[in-house]
Amino acid sequence: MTGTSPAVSPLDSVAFRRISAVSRHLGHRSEMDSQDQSLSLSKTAGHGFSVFESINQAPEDPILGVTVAYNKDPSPVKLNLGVGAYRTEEGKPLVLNVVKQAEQLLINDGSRVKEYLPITGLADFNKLSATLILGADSPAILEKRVATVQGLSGTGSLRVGAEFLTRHYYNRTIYIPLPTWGNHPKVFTIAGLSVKTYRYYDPATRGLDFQGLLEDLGLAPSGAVVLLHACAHNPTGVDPTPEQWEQIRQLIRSKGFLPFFDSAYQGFASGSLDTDAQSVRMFVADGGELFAAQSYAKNMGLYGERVGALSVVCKSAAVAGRVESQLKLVIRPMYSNPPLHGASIVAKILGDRNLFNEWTVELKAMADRIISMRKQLYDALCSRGTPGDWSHIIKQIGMFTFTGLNTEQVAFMTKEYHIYMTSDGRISMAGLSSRTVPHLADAIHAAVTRFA
Ligand code: PGU
Repeated sequence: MTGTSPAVSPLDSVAFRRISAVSRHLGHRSEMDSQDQSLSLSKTAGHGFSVFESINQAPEDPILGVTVAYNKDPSPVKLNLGVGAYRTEEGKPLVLNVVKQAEQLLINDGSRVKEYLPITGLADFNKLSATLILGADSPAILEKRVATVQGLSGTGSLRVGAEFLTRHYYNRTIYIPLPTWGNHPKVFTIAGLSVKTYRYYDPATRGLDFQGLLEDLGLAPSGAVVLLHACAHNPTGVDPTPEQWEQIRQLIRSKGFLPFFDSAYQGFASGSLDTDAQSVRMFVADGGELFAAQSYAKNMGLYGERVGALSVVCKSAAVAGRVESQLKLVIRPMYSNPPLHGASIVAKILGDRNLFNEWTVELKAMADRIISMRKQLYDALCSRGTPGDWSHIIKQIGMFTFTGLNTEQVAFMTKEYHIYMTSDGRISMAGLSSRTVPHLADAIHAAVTRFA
């Protein structure tokens, strides 16, 4: 090679934009700073100083950090309502009975080996996952125009989808609801998308800001990616009605937006897998394209197994095949291929009529227990005469109640009552039990009366 400057490939420019965005996002020091740093480090090398001496302490994660703080608290009455993880009436984590049965079947099967999965994951799992979210009679599945890959739970599936869009989709802006799950903006920014928000929640009504949503999306440039929570919106617990979904669908299609569904709670909102997938299925029924990221963390209680899927519904089988081939190029350098165990459990349950039926019963029981916690908390606040209207507790759906408590009130409840929750006032209803409701109600009552 002679002295000509190397051509910048499209992928290089994508990588460059991404690195600059990420470093802005993470608040990295300037180049000058790092030169100064390396000079002073070279002087001190060999004298017991780390090359990472000047690294900043990163803050704890706003959601997972709540558990870290909770674990450090020695109080016997402490209560963790931070992370969205199901607990039993006894306050214990739950391994579903069907999951135990499926694991036993896997262990008993002597023919099973631990070979690598293909880059796209377990084929049966992918097929069954697409069917679960899109419906058995989905035209897209029948016409083989869905590309599905196994992902590292919901988060990994979102990330793979976002990386794919950065590389292959012409509009690299994603609109996410305000507010949304705290990790969404980070996942999408680091994948190289530019993140903008659309109004979603109205604190005054503690309900959907439907007008704001329509206005903001109405002003968004055509072709943008739009992130939608398939059901049980996190953190607000507020979902559009079927009629509102239909209006959203019309707007999205008329502006040529690309819908990206995050389905982390299928079955948890209503207790029915089909009802909770209706929003996604409306967008498949119109023949248009979409992305859907699924998680089995909550609905099968497989949190730590990291099982999920990304489905891309395309216009034709030929396009779906090419999309899948490119998804493999995203996955291979990231983690090569996904883990086997969790996906095998899910495939066993989804592929066996009896296990599937048992699962729906266990899922409904979890959803029902959460609904009964809403009622109990609401009644407890009413009986204490706690100032304010608390009816949103029983109106909101899914794992969380967006209480409307402010940061100061949350800090007070943590300090005085050892109740842990995210600072935006979100509480995980799944972490409550009949035994702990009075304690929470006392804390809310005290917080609201003290900081009106
Ligand atoms: N999407 C939404 C809307 C979520 O709420 C969550 C989990 C995910 C995706 C990702 O879940 P996976 O575990 O990767 O499948 N949110 C929970 C769990 C804790 C966390 O923040 O990861 C929560 O408490 O918000």
